[in-house]
Amino acid sequence: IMAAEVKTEDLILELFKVSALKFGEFKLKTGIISPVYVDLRVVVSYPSLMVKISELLWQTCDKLGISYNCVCGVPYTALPLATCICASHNIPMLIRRKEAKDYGTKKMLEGVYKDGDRCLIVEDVVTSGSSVQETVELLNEHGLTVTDAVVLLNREQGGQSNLKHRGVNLISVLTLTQVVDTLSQHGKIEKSDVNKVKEFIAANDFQTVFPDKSTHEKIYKSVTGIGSSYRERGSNCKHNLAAKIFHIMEEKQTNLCLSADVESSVELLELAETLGPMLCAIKTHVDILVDFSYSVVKKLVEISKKHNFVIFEDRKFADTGNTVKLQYSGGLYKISEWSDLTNGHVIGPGVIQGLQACVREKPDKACLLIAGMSTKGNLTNAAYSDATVQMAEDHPDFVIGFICTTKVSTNPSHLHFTPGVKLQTGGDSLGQQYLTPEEVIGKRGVDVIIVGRGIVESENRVKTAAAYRSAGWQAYLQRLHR
Ligand code: 5BU
Repeated sequence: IMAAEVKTEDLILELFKVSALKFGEFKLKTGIISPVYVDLRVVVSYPSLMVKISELLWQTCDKLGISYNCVCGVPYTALPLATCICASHNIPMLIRRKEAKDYGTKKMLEGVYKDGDRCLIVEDVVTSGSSVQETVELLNEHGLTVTDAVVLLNREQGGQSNLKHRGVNLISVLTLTQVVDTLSQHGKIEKSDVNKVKEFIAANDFQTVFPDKSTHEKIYKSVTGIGSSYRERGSNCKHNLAAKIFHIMEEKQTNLCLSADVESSVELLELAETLGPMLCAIKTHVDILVDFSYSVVKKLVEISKKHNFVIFEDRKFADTGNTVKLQYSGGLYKISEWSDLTNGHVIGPGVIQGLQACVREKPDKACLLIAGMSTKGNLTNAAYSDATVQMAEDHPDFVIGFICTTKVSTNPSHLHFTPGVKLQTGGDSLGQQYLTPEEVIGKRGVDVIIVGRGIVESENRVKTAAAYRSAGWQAYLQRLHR
């Protein structure tokens, strides 16, 4: 097939014909319902289509005039596409293994390469860009340079921008918008399908919010270098609980806080018992429990002592000082009795005063302020988060840090706890947005990762928690030694 013969319009129609593009209601891995399903795995059954796609991928990046030493497909769907490109243009290929390394010497990258070789990444579909990113990381670890990735279909859900922030230029042959517009012009799908897809794209943008460059650099400087280890910060900070948390992190080598969002007390205690050794904190939403009783939290306290972690009730107080005082110490839950740490939305400083009034005699209790939320469209902008930091500075004997998605304070005694963390970026159907441990600890300079469903909904909670603990700790070590 000659390069010039391949037209994107024909390709879209052909993909539709072989059901690589489907319209309706599809449940994605993340649980989100999508009005379109793209499955390019079928392409291998249509060799001429496969060659056409490969040609288009190649033409699209060849235009840039960059030469590559090798090409690597993101497993698995893009592997045959990369193979076709390499075979017809005489370029060496690399194969990335996808399966986890289960014994020491197993190679994760097959092929011949040398340090500094420039590798082009080939992918079939990009949503948030996380699979391309994983491939970039693996290639970088092997000394290869990656500046470009070419994708057949860009779902326009943040992938391009996420990759750009990592220094990778994403070149796409087709965009999802272009696909639905073309199919509708040819009467293949209804206008309503087009609208549904466009609305879906707008509502499911996984673009991660990056702080602007100068803020990022300023904050970054304050977390790197001498004096920035958990150990040093812990020994210099004045609050008992903050010192204890820093100490636990260093001693147990973990910056993982489990968000134990389960409804059954038995399950909560089981999580605490089995995962406790890997955690610096357990975060509870005690009002989710269907069978709360005071004996449950008493047992939780015992387990927390046994495994040396702190209990953080994520109550998010937000009312007048007097009301939060009653809510924190009284009612059914008596949170201030058993929880080491809680938090508040400081829509007014009365929240801090009210909470603090309950624990005047208990110097080991403390509170985090919500400086930034992980959810889409939240109102915690820079001015809000700056004001929060000021309130923390004003109450050093009770406020020890923040809930945030990036480091907000340069005070080394302040702890930064970040929710919305998963090993895979993405989101849920209710506005949660996930970042990776490497991103939040390594790049955004926070201290503790809060992980809920990433662990709780996994098949093997112990194994998964170990993976999060390791990812968080590695990111911390890399940050320290950079
Ligand atoms: P997840 O299952 O990892 O998405 O759980 C995250 C937890 O962190 C959950 O308990 C939330 O209530 C909590 N959270 C959050 O996700 N985002 C925020 O901005 C704040 C709390 Br504040």
